Amino acid sequence: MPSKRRIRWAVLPIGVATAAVLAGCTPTELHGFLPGFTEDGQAATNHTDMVAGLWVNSWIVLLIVGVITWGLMGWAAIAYRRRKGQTGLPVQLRYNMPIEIFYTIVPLILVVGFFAFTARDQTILETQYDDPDVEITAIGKQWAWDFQYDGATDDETVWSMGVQAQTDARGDIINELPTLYLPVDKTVKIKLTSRDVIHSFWIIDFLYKKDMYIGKDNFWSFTPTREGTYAGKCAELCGDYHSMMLFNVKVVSDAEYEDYLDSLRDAGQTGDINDAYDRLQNLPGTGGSANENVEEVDH
Ligand SMILES: [Cu+2]
Repeated sequence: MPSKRRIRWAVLPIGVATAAVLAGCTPTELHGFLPGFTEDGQAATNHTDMVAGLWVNSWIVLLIVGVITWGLMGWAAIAYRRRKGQTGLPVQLRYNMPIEIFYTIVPLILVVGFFAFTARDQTILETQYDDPDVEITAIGKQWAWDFQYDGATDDETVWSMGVQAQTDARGDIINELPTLYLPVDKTVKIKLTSRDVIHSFWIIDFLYKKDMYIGKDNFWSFTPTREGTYAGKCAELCGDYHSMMLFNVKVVSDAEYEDYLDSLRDAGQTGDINDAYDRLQNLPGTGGSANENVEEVDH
């Protein structure tokens, strides 16, 4: 049989088997048991399907490679085992060019493939909205979060400032966690920044996280697509109470979102908090001050 046709015969059953297995899968299984999907497969943001796809497809490819490799190893170990009466070393084979070329080219294709799909998806994830419906500044601090809704109500900026999680003797959280409100199906752009050390803004069900620095802002653009409450946490070890640096995300209807912003304004939580309360007042490495209100001190 010509080798091309032989390859085709090998690929066909793998494809058929994969399709058959996937056809019988629940949405949870199709999404690789990742968080962020309901049982009927509804995604939390416009990006989670893509992220889950990258994860699951990578696993499928890697498992196919794994099964073939383990199978060949097992076959070689059994077929070429030492038989009764055999002595000395078996025939020593070296420099089988076709095989050497095969196991150089195939991993190369795999690595290039994984890189290409990752780069493609990352480019989509990192593309920022130019004109989002909602602009928010999320500020990490040891060990909680502040959320600033830029120009939210009548062009007035409103904010909420959180405190770190408090626990009782049993370890249950007893205080209200910082909560970020987002309107469903609206384009959201979050500016990520820090007051002190490096934190990482992670909304688990959104399948993405991003570092927060002082002196360099990061951005994250996405559209939340399902109402609900989602857990968030800091994903960058940032000091003693890093594990208490928790928050919630509430994706709500437009009306609820507006009501919430109004409640912040009614509470007098208006204006810009970007760096007014920064604990760290020196921008590292620049000799400059992060806050213009602070007088320069002679050293
Ligand atoms: Cu942190």
